[in-house]
Amino acid sequence: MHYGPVPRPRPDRWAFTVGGSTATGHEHVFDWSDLARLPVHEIVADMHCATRWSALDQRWAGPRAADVLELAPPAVDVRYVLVFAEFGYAANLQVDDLLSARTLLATHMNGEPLPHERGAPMRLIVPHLYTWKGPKWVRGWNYLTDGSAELGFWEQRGYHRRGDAWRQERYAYQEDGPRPGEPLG
Ligand SMILES: Nc1nc2c(c(=O)[nH]1)N[C@H]1C(S)=C(S)[C@@H](COP(=O)(O)O)O[C@H]1N2
Ligand SMILES: [Mo]
Repeated sequence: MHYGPVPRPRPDRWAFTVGGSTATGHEHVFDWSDLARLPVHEIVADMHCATRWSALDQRWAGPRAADVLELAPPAVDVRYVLVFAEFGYAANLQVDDLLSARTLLATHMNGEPLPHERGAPMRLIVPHLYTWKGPKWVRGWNYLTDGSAELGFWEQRGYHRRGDAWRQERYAYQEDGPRPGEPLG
């Protein structure tokens, strides 16, 4: 379930880019072989779409987002990231959510390579958040300083900044405090 057509990225042009407020101030560009060298982890997790359905006990495998974060760390004051995918889809997450040992850049699902429509070659899986926080066809992330925080596709359309599925954080009106860029009070 997604917005727009299914992209078929060319492997020779594929790159994973970590930019924005990095610790060094430089953008990090990884190609497929760079990420394929990272240890592969497997998790079993439920998927919770905020609007429709849940799918229980899916098996995902791939490198940890935390391992990419270690290779391309954020500047000290960074708390949020905008994770982006092909065709302009993006989701706003907390850096802490990327650091979870269960947050994967999944390349496999239920023992098979990801099908195109499920996000091949790579999608972000954050089991404790609603599934819109996991871009299919993921291509990287940008570290945001609080002052320049950008919202993703669904957060711009009234969905929650954090999106914790266990707390049922679906909509922006459930958030505490102002949104980024909104005047205080
Ligand atoms: N690139 C991209 N990723 C996306 C979406 C999308 O529209 N585009 N939709 C999200 C939403 S709302 C859901 S519920 C899941 C659906 O994942 P599935 O197609 O594997 O069931 O993908 C998420 N990731
Ligand atoms: Mo969804």
